[in-house]
Amino acid sequence: MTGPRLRLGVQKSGRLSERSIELLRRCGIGFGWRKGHLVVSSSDFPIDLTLVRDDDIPEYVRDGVCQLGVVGRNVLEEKIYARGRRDSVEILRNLGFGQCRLSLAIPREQAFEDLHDFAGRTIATSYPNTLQRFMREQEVDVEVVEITGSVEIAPMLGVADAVCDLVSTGATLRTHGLREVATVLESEAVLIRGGTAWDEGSEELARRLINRLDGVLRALRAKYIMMNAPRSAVAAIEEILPGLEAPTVIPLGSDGARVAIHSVAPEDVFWETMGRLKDAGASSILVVPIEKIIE
Ligand code: PRT
Ligand code: ZN
Repeated sequence: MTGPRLRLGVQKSGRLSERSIELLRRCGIGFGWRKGHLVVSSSDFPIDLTLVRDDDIPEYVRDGVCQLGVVGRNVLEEKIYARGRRDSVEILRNLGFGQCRLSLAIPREQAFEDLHDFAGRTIATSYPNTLQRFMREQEVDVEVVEITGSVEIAPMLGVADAVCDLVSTGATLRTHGLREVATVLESEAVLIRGGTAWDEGSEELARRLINRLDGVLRALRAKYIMMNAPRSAVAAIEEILPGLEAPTVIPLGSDGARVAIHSVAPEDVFWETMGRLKDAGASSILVVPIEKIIE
């Protein structure tokens, strides 16, 4: 196929790889997988994936090796933003997976009041730029020790007083006798692009890709909800469940005293909301996933 093709940098193998590919698949863009290949092409859309270590993605995108990339906000922050080059890479979308946070943690038995407790302390991290900048903003002087991998063992080894590391469930910190005391950065996977201008063909392709992505992201967040209720409860139910549009209300039986209500909820429907719907008179509540939403 001739004409422009987009190059998208994606983690080769790791926590973000599968979800990145899965998201593209939902956009109707599949890839013939060839183990060991660094570049894979799609025949569904003019796009090629460059499969690399996540750490390299921000710089590849900045330098135009790839036009777009999928990477954790934490890596983008460390490689580009914390080095003061905010306009060289732009975040286009939050992708709703890979959630984690960069946190400060100390030995469990130690007291903690506020960030000034870190003054003069040594902190081990794989995120030296991000941590330095955060501490500078907080006006706390610390010594940062850069460690790549297994940061959580640094206090045990006597290498550092505290750690600054990625956390999702917190289990790793707990196992190593550490407790989280402050969040430096909240993170999730993001779609990024380089700050330089592209040719019109590539811009048009990126617009098409992002349109599809928006439909998928909206659908992933939203749920389709159906329930039965007395007609008199419709107003109360609408209050509890503000949908994308007014819900569809269908009379059940001949007298119309009971109705079926169908609606799209823009956010996931939580157990709490289900409870409130029941209290308002709803029954047989069904919540189902949505494949795509095109507006
Ligand atoms: O080889 P490559 O360099 O590409 O991969 P990598 O080893 O650097 O990264 P990888 O695959 O481990 O993570 C990629 C991205 O996933 C990170 O940059 C984050 O954006 C995101 N992510 C989400 C996480 C976690 N959750 C996470 N829990 N990255 C790492 N962790 C670590 C955490 O530090 C802890 O050691 O997983 C461990 C388990 O976490 P807990 O808190 O659940 O115990
Ligand atoms: Zn990495």
